[in-house]
Amino acid sequence: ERSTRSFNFGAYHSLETIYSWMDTLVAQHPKLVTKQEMGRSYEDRPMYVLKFSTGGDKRPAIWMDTGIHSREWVSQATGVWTANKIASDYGTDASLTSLLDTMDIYMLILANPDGYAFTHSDQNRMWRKTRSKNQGSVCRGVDPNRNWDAGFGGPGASANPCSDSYHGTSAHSEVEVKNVVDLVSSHGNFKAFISVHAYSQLLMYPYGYTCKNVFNQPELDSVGRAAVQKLTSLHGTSYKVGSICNIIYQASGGSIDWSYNLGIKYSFAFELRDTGRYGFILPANQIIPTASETWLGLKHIMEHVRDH
Ligand code: ING
Ligand code: ZN
Repeated sequence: ERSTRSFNFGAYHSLETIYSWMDTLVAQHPKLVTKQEMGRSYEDRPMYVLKFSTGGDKRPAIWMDTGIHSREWVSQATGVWTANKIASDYGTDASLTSLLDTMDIYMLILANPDGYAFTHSDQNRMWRKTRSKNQGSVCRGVDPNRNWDAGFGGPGASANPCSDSYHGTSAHSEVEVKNVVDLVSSHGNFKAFISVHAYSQLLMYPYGYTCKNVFNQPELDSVGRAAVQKLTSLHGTSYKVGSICNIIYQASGGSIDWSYNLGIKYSFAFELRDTGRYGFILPANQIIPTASETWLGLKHIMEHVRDH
């Protein structure tokens, strides 16, 4: 897939195809988009972050990751569509343009490359975790969304290496998590951290490890509600808004709890379509509708962050 013009955004693609598409995107928008290798995965695949920037040095920035759970394919596909949208709308969409005139956007589209490759290998389409070896167990992998240093090892995470929510031996034991932790902490100027999952149609904010409200809960709730109103306006897709603990389940060691506690006050997690009819196996003809509606919600959050 040499050119972004002929790239099919309405299809699910392999890791190799997505990585080569990234080079096309960078080649087409060299003044706006750069690709950085932020580290490598357990199985030594590169982890690439796309940086959208119009200049400056460590401008206030927005972080977005997709695909931390490999089987949630509409997440990575939405990441690809969104990156292309940002690159093509800069200079024509006034709101996005003003955002990028003062802020940077970082996108990690394949946050769990080994898992993603595994779900494409015909071995296990339903693989969620990393692919690291667990000492003393025949089961592989750690849940990369239970591995962050935020209530690590608490309720809603498993100590069993065979569980899909296994938290790992210690916080940031997974190199894929550690790579994000290192980039985000050393950058030091992220204002928003948005992590994209599927499925359930939810927009969530911290915390997952406790049902206690964060101090700016009213603000996060109203930003979330307004974002969802815009999302719903496109195709009528209904979303619920709330804290992770209150809206789905208590879950410890999640990424947006870590980012929030680091000081990134606009930390959100999306659960994209659907509500379970197809679940993780969402038909490809729903990729573009999903990504398009999500973009309206994302833009609302980004605009709020820009203006606050
Ligand atoms: N859901 C998320 C999970 O990791 C979540 C929900 C999001 C929990 C953010 C904690 C923090 O269980 C899916 N579908 O993975
Ligand atoms: Zn997930």
